[in-house]
Amino acid sequence: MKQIVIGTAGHIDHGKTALIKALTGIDCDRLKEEKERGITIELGFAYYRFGDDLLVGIVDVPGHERFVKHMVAGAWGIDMVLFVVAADESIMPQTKEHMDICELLGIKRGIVAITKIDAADPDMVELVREEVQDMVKGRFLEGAPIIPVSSVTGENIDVLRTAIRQKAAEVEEKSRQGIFRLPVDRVFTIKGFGTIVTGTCISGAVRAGDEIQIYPTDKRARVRTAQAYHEDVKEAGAGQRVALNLQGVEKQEIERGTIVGRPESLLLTSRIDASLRYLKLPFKPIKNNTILRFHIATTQVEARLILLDRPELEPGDEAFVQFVFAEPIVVLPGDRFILRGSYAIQTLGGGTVLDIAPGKHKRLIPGLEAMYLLLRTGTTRQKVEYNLEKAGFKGFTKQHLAVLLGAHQDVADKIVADLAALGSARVIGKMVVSAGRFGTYKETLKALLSQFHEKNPLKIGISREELRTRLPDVDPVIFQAALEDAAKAGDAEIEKDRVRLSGGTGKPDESIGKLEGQVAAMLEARGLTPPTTQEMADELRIKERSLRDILEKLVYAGKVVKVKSDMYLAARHMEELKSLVKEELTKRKEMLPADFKAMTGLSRKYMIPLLEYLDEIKLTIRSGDKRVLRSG
Ligand SMILES: Nc1nc2c(ncn2[C@@H]2O[C@H](COP(=O)(O)OP(=O)(O)OP(=O)(O)O)[C@@H](O)[C@H]2O)c(=O)[nH]1
Ligand SMILES: [Mg+2]
Repeated sequence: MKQIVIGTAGHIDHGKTALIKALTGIDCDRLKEEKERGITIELGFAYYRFGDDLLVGIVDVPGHERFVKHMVAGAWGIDMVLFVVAADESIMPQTKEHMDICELLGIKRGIVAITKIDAADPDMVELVREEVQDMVKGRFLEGAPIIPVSSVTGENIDVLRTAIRQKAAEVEEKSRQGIFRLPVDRVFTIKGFGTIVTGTCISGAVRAGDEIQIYPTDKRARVRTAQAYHEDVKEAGAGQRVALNLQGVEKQEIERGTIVGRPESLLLTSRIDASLRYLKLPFKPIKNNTILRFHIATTQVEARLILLDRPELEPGDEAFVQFVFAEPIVVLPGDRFILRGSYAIQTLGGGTVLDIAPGKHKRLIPGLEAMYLLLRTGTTRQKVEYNLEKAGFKGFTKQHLAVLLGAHQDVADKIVADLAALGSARVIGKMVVSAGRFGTYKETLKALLSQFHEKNPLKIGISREELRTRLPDVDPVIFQAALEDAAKAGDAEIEKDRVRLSGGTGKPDESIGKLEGQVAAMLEARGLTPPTTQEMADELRIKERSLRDILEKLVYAGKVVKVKSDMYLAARHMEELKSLVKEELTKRKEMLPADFKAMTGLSRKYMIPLLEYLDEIKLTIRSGDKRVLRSG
């Protein structure tokens, strides 16, 4: 069964609610205050079944000028509009304002109902029809059916129903493939059921049992049951009025304007790029940095307008702009928004969200035009490339990309795979980064390595961690991949936690080679009673720090063993000592320090560190004063 949502629009008291009641039997004015004042305040909801093949959800909006924000919330996401003009009053201020809003929201089709024909003479009805035709000329309702009706006598209500059915056939059902979003327009509790939220589902779908997040907070909850039009459904989704019974969240924690989505499937944003149309109103130009009210779905927020491509915005202008919000909201590219004044409350214009994670832009510079064009008319692939470039070395996750595009994960994944195959993107685990940026990152890595060798000719390499922190901040998997690439390409060598350029500094420095030989010879000559590092440095007339670099190199090369911080032994002597201890302990099972002294003839100064070293490398094990072989 096809399911769509339609919404009413039109001036206060023009008979919107009465018309819905005549069409469906449902009274949308539920509140006591609405009954008493005879006006609509909150959104109302009804539905109508056309046999087995069409189910129409209906959102009834208020016409009062003070409740235009509710009208915007109700009209956002509808598939078509039922535009109401009363025969006794014809076109009034909110007739025009609602018409503008519907157009700015990108609503593509609708039907005009001229209501209250029982209260006006036929000439008047004809006049109203002409005025309506004038108003819609060149706009989305041009050529739409205009049907005179009376909700009191029921005249033409069936004609209107037929027209709705025919128009509905033109509506393309919304895809349930998109990112699930339900902008909340009502929250209430039912005894025994807990918290219920309702809204027009604008994309994707949700099922009973799903975990959801209440954006813009990080609060999570679970869908106990999902309903569409008072019936439990396994899955509720785009194109439906939806009610969700939520488990794990209190009514107080949800406000109108929050968005229900899947956990971590949407991004908070405080800044967007957008295209903005300023209605051709008899108003002054809007200046840069003006504070305005920004309405999107059921959310409204204060926003500072930054005019990127012109000094000020004239009525009738369409421009590339940025908005900075007073608090973060959740939107997707392609979303329509309405802009109203923050002092003189009036609909000023609206437009389309283009980028939900832009940087700050310099105003009034030449490059902006190309950016604007790409964001408006570029292919999804071009937009992926744009976003990758913007993300720089950091890149982003594939999931993040889907949100930036406002596209289903499969769409984002497919484009990423294509770009990777073409060599313009690099996929590393769940991360994606521009191939160009990744290349630059690797070049930087190599440059840092060679700088390091130049500055530290005696060091065998830089520690992996130090190298990572000297590079631009990226996800560790990107660093690791860059390192592996460099190693594979033969540019770098990785040894334990050290990284060095292949071939070290290029041609080995002769004087360094000589020093290494001298240090090795000194240790070789002194057997188990080596000179301290300080003594060696003094003798060679080099800094102790440099000597330590040389020793470290020799340790890596396996020529020297570090016993403790200032005691090193030639590897050969250590091997001999180890065999000696092993042999003795196999014979006599245990060994006191005195025994060790007798074996080696060493003084305590050398003996103690050596014994501790043997424990440390797990050759021996100490119990009390005695030592035994660890292996038994
Ligand atoms: N005679 C006559 N009166 C009507 C007709 N339709 C509505 N009315 C009356 O007009 C008044 C306003 O009707 P509503 O349906 O509440 O108007 P509305 O457009 O929903 O008003 P808001 O929601 O406040 O903008 C009520 O007193 C209705 O009884 C009609 O076809 N004929
Ligand atoms: Mg009403």
